Amino acid sequence: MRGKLIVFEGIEGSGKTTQIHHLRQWLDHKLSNGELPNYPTGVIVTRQPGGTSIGQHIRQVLLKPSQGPESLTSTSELLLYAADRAQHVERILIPALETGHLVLCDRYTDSTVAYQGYGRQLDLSLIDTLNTIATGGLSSDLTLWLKLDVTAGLERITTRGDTDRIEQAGIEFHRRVHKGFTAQAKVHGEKFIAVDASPAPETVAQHVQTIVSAYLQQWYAL
Ligand code: T5A
Repeated sequence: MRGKLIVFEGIEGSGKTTQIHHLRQWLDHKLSNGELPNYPTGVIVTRQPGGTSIGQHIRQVLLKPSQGPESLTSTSELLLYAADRAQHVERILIPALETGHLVLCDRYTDSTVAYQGYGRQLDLSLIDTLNTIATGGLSSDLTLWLKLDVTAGLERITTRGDTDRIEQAGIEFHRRVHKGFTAQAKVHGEKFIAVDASPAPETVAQHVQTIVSAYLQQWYAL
């Protein structure tokens, strides 16, 4: 049986990494207890950018702070995210799904729409075309949008320490990104679910588990 792709999306500091970690633990626990009899092969956690070894190089170029005449242009940025995705889809996501894994992916195509489309204000139809080329048409089975106020997200990451090139882009950029995710929620409907990311991590994790639980029942006839 083909696996399923669950994507986590959201602004900087919305807690995707934290929630993916919680969800993986919850799924592994259920798996080892035999609570998921028709469960897929296993769980794989991955991310964009940087889910492959080539992607790690691309990620460094994308996130390393750069300024002045040699800085990365918005178009180069868009193409690098597309290249990372093409490599990741073909080398990691498709093989994992074909072997029946449940894949938890930190960011996917909606990030490009939100960051490069709304944030950098690049052409949205060009982004759609690039996303189609990079994914070969592979879309998520479920996208969880960790919805958080922009200032709260930026506060979380500045408290954490060093910030990368995208995180340094300024509040107006991040507000446009948030607007991009809001617009995506309207386009995708029930496969793109907003989760309030402002409560404590354990509370958010419970909400995520409730949603994923309902989908697991539907996918695997539990
Ligand atoms: N990007 C990506 C694009 O521009 N276009 C694209 O197409 C793609 C795919 C990726 C960057 O690339 C951009 C978006 C990004 O800027 P990244 O390092 O992967 O870079 O960046 P993020 O995905 O944003 O990762 P972050 O680590 O910054 O954010 P997370 O994963 O959402 O948050 P997390 O879990 O690491 O938590 C951040 C901090 O908040 C705390 C955590 O302890 C941590 O300190 N926290 C909470 N605090 C209070 N309450 C909660 N509920 C909390 N949850 C977490």
